[in-house]
Amino acid sequence: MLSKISHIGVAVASLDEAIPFYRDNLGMTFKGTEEVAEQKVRVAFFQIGESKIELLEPTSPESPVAKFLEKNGPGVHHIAYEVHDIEKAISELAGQGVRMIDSVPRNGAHGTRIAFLHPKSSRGVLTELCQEGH
Ligand code: CMX
Repeated sequence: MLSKISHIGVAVASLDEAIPFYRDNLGMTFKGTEEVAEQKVRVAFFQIGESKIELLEPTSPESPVAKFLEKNGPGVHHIAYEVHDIEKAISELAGQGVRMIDSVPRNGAHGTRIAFLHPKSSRGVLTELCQEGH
């Protein structure tokens, strides 16, 4: 069902403050920024091998990332796995009794379709399914 790690999401208070560390100190390839209005976040992507690092900055106090930062401070927010058929993956997981946050895919960054599993089901790790393209 899962083909690779698509990206690891890292919550930050400010993209402008965090980008230079990943780009200049760690030397990762900066792929640009994008606002994902549906998720109330602005993201910055870095390529690292076949996967990416996604920095997440909240655009509203109601953003799940704003709540996460308030509770935990900056840090690893979620792991996203690539799937080829997101509807099939959601239905298989839900059929196995896994608690899904999204039973229908939502829009993610770069034209992806995404769905989150609840961290209570995935042993404390917020887990995302991610399908490239539409
Ligand atoms: N990783 C691990 N656990 C998390 C978490 C995270 N990122 N976010 C919340 N939790 C935990 C909380 O610690 C809490 O645990 P306890 O009950 O043990 O205290 C529990 O989940 C519920 O959290 P909450 O703060 O009470 O409730 P929220 O209203 O914040 O909802 C969640 C939590 C996961 C349902 C919500 O954050 C959500 O829907 N997340 C998915 C969407 C998202 O994060 N989008 C931003 C990413 C955008 C992108 O990648 O494009």
